[in-house]
Amino acid sequence: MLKTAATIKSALFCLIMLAHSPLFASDTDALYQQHCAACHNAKRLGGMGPALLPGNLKRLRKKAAIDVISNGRVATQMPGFAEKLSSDEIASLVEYIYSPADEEIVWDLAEINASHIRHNDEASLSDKPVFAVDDLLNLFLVVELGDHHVTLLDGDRLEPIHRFKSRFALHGGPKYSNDGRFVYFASRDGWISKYDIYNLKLIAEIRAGINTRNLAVSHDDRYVMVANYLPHTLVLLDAADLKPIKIFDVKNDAGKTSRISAVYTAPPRDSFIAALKDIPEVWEINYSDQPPVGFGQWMHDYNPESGEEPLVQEFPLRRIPADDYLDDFFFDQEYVSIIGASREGKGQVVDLDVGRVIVPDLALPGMPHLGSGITWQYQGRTVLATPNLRSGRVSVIDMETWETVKHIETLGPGFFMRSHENTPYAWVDVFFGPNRDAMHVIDKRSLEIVKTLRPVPGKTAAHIEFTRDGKYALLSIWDPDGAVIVYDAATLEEVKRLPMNKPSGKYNVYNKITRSAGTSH
Ligand code: DHE
Repeated sequence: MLKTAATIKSALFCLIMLAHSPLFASDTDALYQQHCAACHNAKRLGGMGPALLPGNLKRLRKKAAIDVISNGRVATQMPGFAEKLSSDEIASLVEYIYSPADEEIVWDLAEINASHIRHNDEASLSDKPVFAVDDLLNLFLVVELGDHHVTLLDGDRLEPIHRFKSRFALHGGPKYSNDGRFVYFASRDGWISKYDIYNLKLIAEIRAGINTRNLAVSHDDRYVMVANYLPHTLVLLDAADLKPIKIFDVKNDAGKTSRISAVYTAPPRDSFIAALKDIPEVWEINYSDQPPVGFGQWMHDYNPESGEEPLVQEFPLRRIPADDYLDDFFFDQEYVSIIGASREGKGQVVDLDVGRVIVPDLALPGMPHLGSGITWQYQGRTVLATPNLRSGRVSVIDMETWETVKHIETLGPGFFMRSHENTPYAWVDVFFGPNRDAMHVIDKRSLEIVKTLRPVPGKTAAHIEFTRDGKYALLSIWDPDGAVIVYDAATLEEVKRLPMNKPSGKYNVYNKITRSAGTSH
C-alpha cells in the first residue's frame, strides 16, 4: 500500500515537473509550425511577416519579443497570443526564433538567377492595349490581399477590366514604367514581377530576396532596385527582363550588416536612395551612365588635395551618416531632403546635397507609415502631413522651418493619407482601434476635419487614391467581403461600390508617374 502511494506521489511529482519544465524542442517546433509558420514561413525565412532568424532580430531584445508574441505588434498584421499560449510556450518560441537556422541561408547571384522565369517575350507583344478605354493614364491597379489578386480598373467608367493572380502577399506600392504600360510588383517573400498591362500578361519574374521590403524603378525605366530584409542586400535588376546586374552587400566599415528599410528613386539625382534599419546611414546609389566623378568616394577617403585621381565607378555608392536608424522616409518634392523616422518615432531630416542630418529632432509623435506622407501648399508655404501609427494625430510640418504647424487630432492611429492637386481635401484613415471604420476628410486650407465618413460600420476603411483629374476618391473596405467605394471628391457623397476581396492599395497610373504631391512616390 505504502509502495503504491509512493509510486503515485512520484508519478504526480513527475507530471508537475513536466508541466513546468521548458518545452521539448519538437514541441516548440510544432508550436511554431501551428501558430507562426503561415506568416513567417516554415523555415523562419519570412513571408507576410518578417524573417524570424537571429540576424533579423538584432534590434529586438528577447523581452520585447515576448511582449510582441504576447500582445501583438502595433501597425502590423501580428496578433497577440497571450490568450492562446502559456508563458512557457511563448518563452520557448522566443528561444527558438533566436537560435540559428538548421541550414545556412544563402540567396546570392546563383540562387537569384536560378529563380528567374521568363513568361513572355516583350518584343513579340503588341504595344497597343488589348482592351478599349478612353484614357490609358487613368487606369488603376487594386491589390486584393484577401486572395492575392490584382484588379485593373478603368478610372473613367470606374469599372474593372481584368483580374489576375499575384504572388503571395504583395506589399508596398507597385511601380509603373514612365508610359504606364508596365508595372513592377514586390511580394514580401522576395518575388519581383513585371507585368504588361496593355497585353494583360506577365513578362518575367525573379526571386530577388527571401524577405523583401519594396522595390524602386529608375526614372529612365532601365533598372529596378530591390530592398531586402533577408539577406541584407540591395539587388539591382535589369528592368527589361529582371535579370540581376549587381548585388550590394549592405554593411558598414566594421562589417556589421543591415536590413534595408526601404528604397526609392530620386529622379533629379539619377539615384536610388535607401534607408538602413540596423546601421544609422542613408545610401545613395547613382545609376547614370556617367556618374559624377568621385561620387561617394569623398564621403570616406578621397582628399581633393592629395593629387590622386578621383574614382569613377559603375553604380557608385555614397554613404551618408544619419543620427539614428531610419525605418522609412519620404522626400521633399525637389528630392534634396529626406524626412525619416525610426520605429521609436524619432524624426530627422537629411540633406542629400550636403550629405548630413540638418534637423535631428523632427516632431513626429508615434511612427509614421512614411510612404504615406503627402505635401501641399498652406498659406504660401509647403507643408508635409503624415498620419502616425501609434497615436491618433496627423502631423502637419512646415518644410522650410521644419516646425510643426499643427497636430490634427483623429479618432485613432492611421496608416494612409492621400490628396490630389485638384481637391481642397486630404483624406486620412483610422486604421486601428474601435474607430477603424472611420475615414476623416481634412480641409487643406483650414487644417480642420470637415467630415468623418463611416462607409461600412464595423469594417476597416483604409487607403484612398484619386482618379487622374482628382474628381473621385476611391476607398478600400479592408475585408474579405470588402469593396472599393467610389466617392465624389467634391460633395463627399458615395457614387458606387465595387465588391473586392480585402482590397488594400490602389494606384492610379497618372498620379504615380507624374509623382503627384498628394500620393506616394
Ligand atoms: Fe506597409 C507601403 C513599410 C505594414 C500596406 N509600407 C509601404 C512602404 C513601406 C512600408 C516602406 C512603401 C513602399 C513603397 O511604396 O515602395 N508597412 C511598412 C512597415 O514597416 C510596416 C509598419 C510593418 C511591416 O509589416 O512591414 C507595414 N503595410 C503594413 C501593413 O500591415 C499593411 C496595412 C498591410 C500589408 O500589406 O501588409 C501595409 N504598405 C501597405 C500598402 C502600401 C505600403 C498598401 C502602399 C501604399 C501606397 O499607396 O503606396
